[in-house]
Amino acid sequence: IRHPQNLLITGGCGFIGVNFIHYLLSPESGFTGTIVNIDKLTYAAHSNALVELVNPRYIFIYGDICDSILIKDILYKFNIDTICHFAAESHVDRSINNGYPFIQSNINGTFSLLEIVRQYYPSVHFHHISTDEVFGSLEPSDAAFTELAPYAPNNPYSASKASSDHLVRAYAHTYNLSTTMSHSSNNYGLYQHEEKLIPQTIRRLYDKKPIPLYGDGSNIRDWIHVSDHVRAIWTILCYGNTGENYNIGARNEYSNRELLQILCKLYAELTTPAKNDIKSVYNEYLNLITLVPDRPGHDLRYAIDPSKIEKTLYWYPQIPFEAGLKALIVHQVDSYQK
Ligand code: NAD
Ligand code: TDX
Repeated sequence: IRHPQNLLITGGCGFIGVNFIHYLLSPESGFTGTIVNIDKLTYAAHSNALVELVNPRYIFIYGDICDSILIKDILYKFNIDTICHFAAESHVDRSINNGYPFIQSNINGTFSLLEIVRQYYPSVHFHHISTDEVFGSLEPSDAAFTELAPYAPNNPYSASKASSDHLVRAYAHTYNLSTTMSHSSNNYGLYQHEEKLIPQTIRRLYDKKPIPLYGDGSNIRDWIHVSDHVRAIWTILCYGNTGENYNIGARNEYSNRELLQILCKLYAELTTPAKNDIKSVYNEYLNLITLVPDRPGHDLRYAIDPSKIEKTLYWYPQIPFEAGLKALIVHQVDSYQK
């Protein structure tokens, strides 16, 4: 059992990082220590959500994980005992257009952090946040990815994440560092950037604009609510076995077409005052779904088998998919109306 007290979070202004920090500062987590969040505030960051957060247990530092002098100073000054590493470029389509920032932040950034830990703070625990995408694409009949799934990244983003995973593994093995790693399926929830499928679709339903669906819409993703994911990360940080990997998922597989249909249905139900009109409004929304050219190299299916974390750490997902989507729609629509 670990008791993180002085935690360095990288990329804590991103979608999952913001949710993680909110969770840690809530009574539910039981965390009593201090958080230092380093983020370089890329386009994906939610500066408002956290830069203005005033809490004596929370410190924000504007900076790049590749800046080793800064990271070394932070580890020293705040007596950091644990690093939880979220910072990354995260959007597959952007990585296809320009891989450079992905190599820089995801590979060089992770390398730089590991080097500082190895050279100066070898007792610091390092948790690496990764993705199911590193395992490549499944056929519909294949079993879901376990922790033993072979690496087969198919796009520049997932290749950069796989590369960072390998560095973490190699540093743990060669230098005997204390590390854990988690691979999560697709997240959804508050604070996700609108370039990603679910928040983009809600925005387009609100604006009544075409909703792009790549290819024939048959690609399958496995969805987990971000609050289930961050609870899993905290469980691993506290109770996960050093040197082990954990897959995190909630067994919610849908084709992109099915998902857009569910979103249209929920959106119609939640925003149509007269019950009798829901069906026709739903049909109007379905008509917004527009097939567009496929993402190059588009992975057909991801699916995570979370049995290990369920059986060994007693973490279970709690948020049913439609309930999570409904809450998100309500919140996102509220935020547009403010
Ligand atoms: P995000 O793009 O929303 O946020 C990333 C954050 O990292 C941003 O605030 C950005 O400013 C920061 N950042 C990027 N490069 C940096 C650098 N060099 N130095 C300092 N800060 C930097 O991403 P997210 O969706 O919150 O993902 C977080 C992590 O979780 C990533 O490692 C991602 O690969 C992983 N992940 C995401 C998902 C998902 O569905 N979103 C699923 C599995 C794993
Ligand atoms: O407009 C769109 N239309 C569409 O059909 C967009 C933006 C996406 N899609 C498809 C592509 C994917 O099959 O929807 C699916 C989800 O796309 P994204 O939201 O871009 O996510 P994905 O590529 O699956 O990657 C996400 O999950 C794994 C995160 O962005 C990654 O950071 C994470 O590692």
